[in-house]
Amino acid sequence: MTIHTKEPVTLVSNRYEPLLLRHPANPILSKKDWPYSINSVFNAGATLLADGTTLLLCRVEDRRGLSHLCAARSANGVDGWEIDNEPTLMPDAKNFPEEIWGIEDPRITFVPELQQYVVTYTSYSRGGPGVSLALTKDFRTFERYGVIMPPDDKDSALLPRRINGYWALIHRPATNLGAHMWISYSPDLRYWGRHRLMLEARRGAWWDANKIGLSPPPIETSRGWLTFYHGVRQTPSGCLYRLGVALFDLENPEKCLLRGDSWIFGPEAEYERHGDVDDVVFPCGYTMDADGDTLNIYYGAADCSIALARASVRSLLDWLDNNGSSERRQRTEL
Ligand code: BMA
Repeated sequence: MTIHTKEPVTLVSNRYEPLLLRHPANPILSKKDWPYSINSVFNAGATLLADGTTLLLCRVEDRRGLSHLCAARSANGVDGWEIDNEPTLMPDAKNFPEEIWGIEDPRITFVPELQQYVVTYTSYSRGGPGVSLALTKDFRTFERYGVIMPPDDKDSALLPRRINGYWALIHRPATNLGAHMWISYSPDLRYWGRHRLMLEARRGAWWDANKIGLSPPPIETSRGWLTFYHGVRQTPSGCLYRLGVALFDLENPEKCLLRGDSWIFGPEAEYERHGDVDDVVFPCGYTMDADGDTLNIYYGAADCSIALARASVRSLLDWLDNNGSSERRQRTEL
């Protein structure tokens, strides 16, 4: 009997289109670029200033292991960085005891209504990591609001406008049942309530099982809030940090419209695979080019350097249409 062998049937194609393209100059910033002695620089918030300058607010870890934030500015967002000669925002444990073990992983949102940048960051307190908020006009002076989400909570960013009259904050509280993305609302950026589960980590063998967190602040598109999140896969040789994408309803951002099944970006380059913490890509910020489509995504690589990848909003939305699950399907598969 002749057996006709066909092409093997695979449920998931092994060909994938790279949605995020690494910049050839990567890593674009590392400790050798720093004007003062540090251990490492990674996980930077990003924004465009009024004159078009790219500003990165970088997490800098000193040689005690504690982190502070330092601003780097560049005309083209790739090179020619001017880095503040000393820390831009230091932990202030005297007035804000929750910052005793450092401040980490900032996300920046420009808020037109306030004409200010809102920076949310992790404050590492004796009780664990919490979320703190500060306002700034120029990244030289800051008005701290203190801790707005108590431990254990991190991976937070503010939406740039009110939703039904309230400010909306995405964050990631963790319990021993898992770490999922939540959204909370506030009339004044100080008092937060109406907490809702926004996106759940999947279970079992999924790449984003048990622990996820918001990456950069969500991007407002005509189709919804385009949102990158990281998934943390626990493996016998450590954690693998990878990036996924989902779309949320514009006026009801706790409603997930589409969620990608596979990750779209993960540690592959040498500087992402090996560092102080191996196998980590961790974006905290992006800027948008004048074409309204090209995203410059800034990410920490292996907790040692800052790298840049570019992506197109249109391609990400097309990919979600073809590879995303609706909320109903997600519920049956979690
Ligand atoms: C997370 C955060 C990030 C860090 C990552 C990998 O929990 O603390 O700042 O990059 O772990 O170490």
